[in-house]
Amino acid sequence: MKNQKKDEQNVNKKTEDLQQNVSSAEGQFLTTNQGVKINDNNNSLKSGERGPSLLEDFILREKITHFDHERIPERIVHARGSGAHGVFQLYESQAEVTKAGFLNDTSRTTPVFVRFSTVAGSKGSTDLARDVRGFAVKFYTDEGIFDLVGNNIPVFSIQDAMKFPDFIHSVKPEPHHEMPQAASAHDTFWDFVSLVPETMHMTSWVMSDRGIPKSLRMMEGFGIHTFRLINEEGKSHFVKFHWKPLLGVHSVCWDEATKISGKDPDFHRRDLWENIEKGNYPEWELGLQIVPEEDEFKFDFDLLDPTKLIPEELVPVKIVGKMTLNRNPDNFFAETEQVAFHPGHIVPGIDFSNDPLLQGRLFSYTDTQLSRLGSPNFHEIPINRSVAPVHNNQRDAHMRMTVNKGNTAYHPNSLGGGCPFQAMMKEGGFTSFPERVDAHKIRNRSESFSDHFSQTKLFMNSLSEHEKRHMIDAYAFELSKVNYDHVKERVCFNLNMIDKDVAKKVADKLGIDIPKKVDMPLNQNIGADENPNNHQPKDANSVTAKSDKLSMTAHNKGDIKTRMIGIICDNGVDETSLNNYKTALEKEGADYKIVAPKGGKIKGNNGTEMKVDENFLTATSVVFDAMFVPSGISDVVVSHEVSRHLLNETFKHCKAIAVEGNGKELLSNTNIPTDKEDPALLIDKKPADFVKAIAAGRNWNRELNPIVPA
Ligand code: HDE
Repeated sequence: MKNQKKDEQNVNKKTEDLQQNVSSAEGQFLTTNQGVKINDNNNSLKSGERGPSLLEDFILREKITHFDHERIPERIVHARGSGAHGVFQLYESQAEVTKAGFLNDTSRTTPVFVRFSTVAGSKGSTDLARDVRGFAVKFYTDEGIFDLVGNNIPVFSIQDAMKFPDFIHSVKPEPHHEMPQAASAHDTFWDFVSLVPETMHMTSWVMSDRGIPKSLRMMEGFGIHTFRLINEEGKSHFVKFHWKPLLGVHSVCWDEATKISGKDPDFHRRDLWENIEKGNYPEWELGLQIVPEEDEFKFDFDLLDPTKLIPEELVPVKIVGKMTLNRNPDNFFAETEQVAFHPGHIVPGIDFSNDPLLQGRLFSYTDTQLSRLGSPNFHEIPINRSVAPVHNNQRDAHMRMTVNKGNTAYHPNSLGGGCPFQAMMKEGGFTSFPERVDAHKIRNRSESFSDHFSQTKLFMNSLSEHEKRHMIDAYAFELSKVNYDHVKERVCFNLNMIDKDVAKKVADKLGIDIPKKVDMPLNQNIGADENPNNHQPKDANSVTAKSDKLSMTAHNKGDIKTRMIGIICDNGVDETSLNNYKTALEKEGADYKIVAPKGGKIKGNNGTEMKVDENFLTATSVVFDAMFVPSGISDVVVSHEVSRHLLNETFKHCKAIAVEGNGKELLSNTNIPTDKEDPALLIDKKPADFVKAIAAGRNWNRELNPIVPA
C-alpha cells in the first residue's frame, strides 16, 4: 500500500488537480457503471439453476464488455516505463536567456510527472535489458505544459527522422519469429548499425555500462537536441538540457543484469517505488549548456546534429534548479500508462531548433497518441491536463470531457464577445522565434553532419579502463549473437576506424579478422554519406580528445545514500557485531536487509527478534550493493551453498564484502582469495571502513583475475 501520510505532505497544484478524478471505494457499495447497486457479483442471470445465461443480464454484459476492452496499444517504443510525481524548484532566475516562467521565478514550485522507460522491449519486459532509458519530464507550468522528452544518453543513433522507423524495426524482435524480446543482440539490429555509421556513437554509449543502470534514480538525463531559449527581448540562445542525479551515476555488471532479469524483472520499477515510499526522494539538478546565437558555427560539429554532444569542457553545464520525485502514482494505468509526452509541448521562452530529428518528432508524438489513446482529446485525460487554463474552439471527438458553454466555437466572433481572445506577446501569447530561412527545398543532409566517428572516439577515450573493458565485452557479446560474419566484419571495420585497439579486442573475441575494406550490399543505392569507407575519424583536437564527464566515474558522489546492503546471518547472531554495522550504514543513509536460511524471524544472542527480509530461497546477491557477515553466524550459514554463493557472487561483481568473527569461516568456504590486496574485502575491520569501501565504488581490479566461479 502507498504511504498516505507522505502523499498528504507532498501535494502540489497538479496532485490537487488530480484529486477531482481520484476515486476510493472505501466504505462504498459495489455498483454498475450506471451507479446501480449490485446484489450478487458472483453469479450470472440464468434460466434455471443449470440453464443457459440470459442476454438480458446487463450486469454481466457490462462487466465482460469493459474487461474485453481494458487494454490499449502499448507505446511503439518506450513501452515499458515507470512514473512518479514531483516538483521542480529553480535556484536562480534565468531571465537573461529565457522568459519561461518556471525558469524565471524562484518562488514558484512547478509540479512535474516523470516517466522512465526502456526503448525496445514490450510493456512486460525486463527492466535490466541493455538499452537506452527514456527520461521524460512533464512540467505543469503556469503558462502551460512543457515536456522535456529525453534519454539517459546524450546522443541519438540517427540524424534524420526519416530513418527512425528503420532503426526501430531493426532493434525490435525480428518480424518472422518475434525474437528476441528487449534485446539488441540479434542480426537485424547489427545489420542496420553496420550499414549506418552515424549509429556508432550512440551504440558505443549503449554498449558501455550506461546501457545497464543500477537504478533509475542514478542516471543522468539529456534533452539531446539543441533547443532555443528566448528572452523577453526576443533574443535567442541555443541550449542543451541536462539532468544530473544527486545520487551519482551507477550501473550494474552485465552478469548482474542478466541475473536480475530472472530474479526480479521489475527491479528498477520496484527500486523507484520503494525509495519514494521510504522518503528517499530521488533528486536531479537541471543543467543548461547555453550557446549564444553568434557562436552557432564555432564547433567542429553541427549543433543541429543529434548524434553529437557538446563537451562540458567547451560549454560548461550551468546548474539552475532541482527536481525532486516525492510521490508515487495512485494508479499505474491512469497516470503512467496514459501520460502523453510530446517534444512539441513548449511554453513561451522555449523554442525548437532545426535539428531534423527533432523536427520529425514534432509530428510523431501527437500522431502516436491518436492511435494509443484513441482521440484528440488525450489532453483531457487527468494526468495530461494542464494546470494553466485551457480555452479554444476545438470541439467534440471521442470521449470529450469538457462541456463547452455558449454558441460560438469559432474565431473571430462577435456573438461570444470575441472570446476566447488571442493573447498579445506581453500578455503571454506564444510567438515563434522569427528565424530567417531562405533556401532551396531539397532532400539532402548537410555536409556538417558527416563526421560520425570523432565523437565516438572522444567517448571511448574518456572511459576509464574498466568501462572500456565492459564496452568491448558488450560489443563482443552482442555480435556473438549475430549469425552473419559479414555483419560482424562491417561493425569491426567501423570500430577500427574509431579505435584500433577496441576493434582488435572485439574481433579477437569474435574470432574474426578485421576486413581492410567492406562492400556495401548491391542495389541499395547507399549514398556516399552512408559508406563507412568515406568516414575517417578526424583527429580529435586537444580539448575534445578526452572529456572527463563522459565517464561514469566522474559522477560518483562518494557516499552510500540509499544503497542496500545484505546482512547474512541466523539465530544466535552476535548483536553487537550486527548493530555496529547497522548503525554505521543507517547513519550514512544506507539501508540493509537480513538474509537468513529460513523466513520468519531470527533471534540474536541477546534474545532480540529480527525480521528476516530474504531467505535462502529468495535471496540473491545481485540486488545488493554490498554484503556483510557478522560474528555469531550458525554452522548452517558457515557451510551452506547459498551463503557461499552469495559471497562468491558479490565478490565476482566487484562489490564490497565485510566479515567479522566467525563470518571468516564462511569466507574461507568460498573461492574468494584472502591473500591479495583488496580494499573492498574487509576482514575484522571497522564499520566505518566498510562504509568507505562501498562509497569508493567497486573494486574493478578483481575482473582482471576472474577466479571466482559464480
Ligand atoms: Fe521518441 N517516441 N521518437 N525519442 N521518445 C516516443 O511517443 C519518435 C526520440 C522518447 O514515457 C513515442 O508517446 C520519433 C529521441 C521518450 O511516454 C513516439 C523519433 C528521444 C519516449 C516516438 C524519436 C526520444 C518516446 C512512442 C525520431 C530522446 C517515451 C510513444 C524522429 C531525446 C515517452 C509516445 C513516455 C516515445 C517517436 C526519437 C525519447 C512513437 C519519430 C531523439 C523518452 O511518438
